[in-house]
Amino acid sequence: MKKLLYTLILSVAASCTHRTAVEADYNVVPLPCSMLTSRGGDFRLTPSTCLVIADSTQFVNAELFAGYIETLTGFRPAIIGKAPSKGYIRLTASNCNATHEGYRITVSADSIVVDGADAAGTFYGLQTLRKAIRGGKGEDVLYPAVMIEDAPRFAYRGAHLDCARHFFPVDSVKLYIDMLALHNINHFHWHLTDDQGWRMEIKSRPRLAEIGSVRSGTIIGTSEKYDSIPYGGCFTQTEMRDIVAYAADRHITVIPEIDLPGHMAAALASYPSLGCTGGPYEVMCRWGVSDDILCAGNEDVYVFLDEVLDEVTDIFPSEYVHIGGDEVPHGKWEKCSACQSKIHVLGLKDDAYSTAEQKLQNHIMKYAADRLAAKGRRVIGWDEIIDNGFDTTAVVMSWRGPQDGGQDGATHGYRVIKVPNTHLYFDYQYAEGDTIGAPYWRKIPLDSVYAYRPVPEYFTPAQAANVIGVQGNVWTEFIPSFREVQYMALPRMAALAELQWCDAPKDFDAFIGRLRCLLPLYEAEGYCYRPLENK
Ligand code: TNX
Repeated sequence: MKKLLYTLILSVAASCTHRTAVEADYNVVPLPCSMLTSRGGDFRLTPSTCLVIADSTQFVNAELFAGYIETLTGFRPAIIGKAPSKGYIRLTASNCNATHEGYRITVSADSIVVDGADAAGTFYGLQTLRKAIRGGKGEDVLYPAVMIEDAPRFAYRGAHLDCARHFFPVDSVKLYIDMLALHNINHFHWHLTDDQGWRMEIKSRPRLAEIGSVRSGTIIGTSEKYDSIPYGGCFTQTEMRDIVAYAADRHITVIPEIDLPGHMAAALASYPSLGCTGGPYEVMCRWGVSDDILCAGNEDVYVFLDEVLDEVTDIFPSEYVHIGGDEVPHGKWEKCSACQSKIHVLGLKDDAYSTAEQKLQNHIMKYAADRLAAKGRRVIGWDEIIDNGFDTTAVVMSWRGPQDGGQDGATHGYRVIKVPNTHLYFDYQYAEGDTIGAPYWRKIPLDSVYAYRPVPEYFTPAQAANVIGVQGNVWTEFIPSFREVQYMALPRMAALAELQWCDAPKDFDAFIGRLRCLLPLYEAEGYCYRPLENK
């Protein structure tokens, strides 16, 4: 009784304290498709507002949203099962008018209802409410009465992180996933293996973690010098499962990449018999591409692929597995008797479109794809797989310029994810004179990300329909720290988010206006980003 009285006095005292309220602004990134201001009063989010969920399917959404609110306002709404008469935000997923991941937000004086087509839709609605907050700690939020209807343009909205060239531990990867969630991105493409490091534990091949995850040193910047400091890192299967679950809570699918048959120096250093010459091989200490690749004429290589891919599918439930296929020098295969006899046995011949070695590459990629298909999985490959003749069951990830693979892929009936290195490579520096990021000749400023057209005007409707998604890549040869990863990704990821989500007309200045309101949220989350003043 005493306790009850005490609580009563406290809440009366709280309601008497004068709290300021700052009006929310729904012009967020990405911009919602439609907003209709409605009559009726505004909704005031206060410390006593609660989140109402009908069942456990919305619990994680509610928990995450309560955390977002707490970070911005300093108070954490309670989560309850039954709505009070007013002052609540209801989370549901019963909106059958919205398409997958779509939502409707209805704001009135008494309540806010966030009704998703599914739990992911509700989550994006909550992200919009989160991003609309303009006030600071200790202030209430005044949400103007509105009806917002929103749904994404692309089903596949991706962001990639290369953890092979530089290793980022679990907590950093989780932070990256948080950044994706803030930008309504639903696929995390995790680049886990490369010439410079193998970063995933494979229990049947323990040397991959023991040997393949450590290089003896790293080239210094753009010099010819090496630091001779051993550099390593590897995710255990438990850690990877933890990351998959963490991402799933945020409606993000993790797509692992096992880049093959090239970019395999770290694997060859671990198991030299998998290469054409038998080694010895080293985990590469410089950037660029190794000439040594998996030997396609060695039957053990196919067993190796079976073992690795079986463990990969065990850890990652994603429908798609990325099997690479980029930048494969065939010089070693041309000189390898085992590869040449495999070419002979398979009856592969040069023709006007591809060489016998390209066809051999296709053979090994197809082998991996079949192994995955037997487990109900599909593959994504870099756009070189088109040149090598892979069939249209694969999704093509088009990286070589805005047209190349992407256009070819879409025009040849492949489904395509666009990630051109001319616009969406966030490892490239923003501008001349930058010191952070890859010092390649091309610079990718924010406006050029925003200007990118994933579906060019000249595409036929059928070709346009083949473009299933858009992605931004963060390769990390020149990005050793996670702070720098954030700096390179933010705010370009915001421009990417609008390409992925909105079908809106392209008004860069209006976008910058919305972005300026997102930056305080980056600050509140402690993200490192490139200030807009730095051109
Ligand atoms: C090309 S994109 C690569 C990567 C590099 C990147 C640097 C692709 C399929 N291959 O191996 O890290 O350029 O920007």
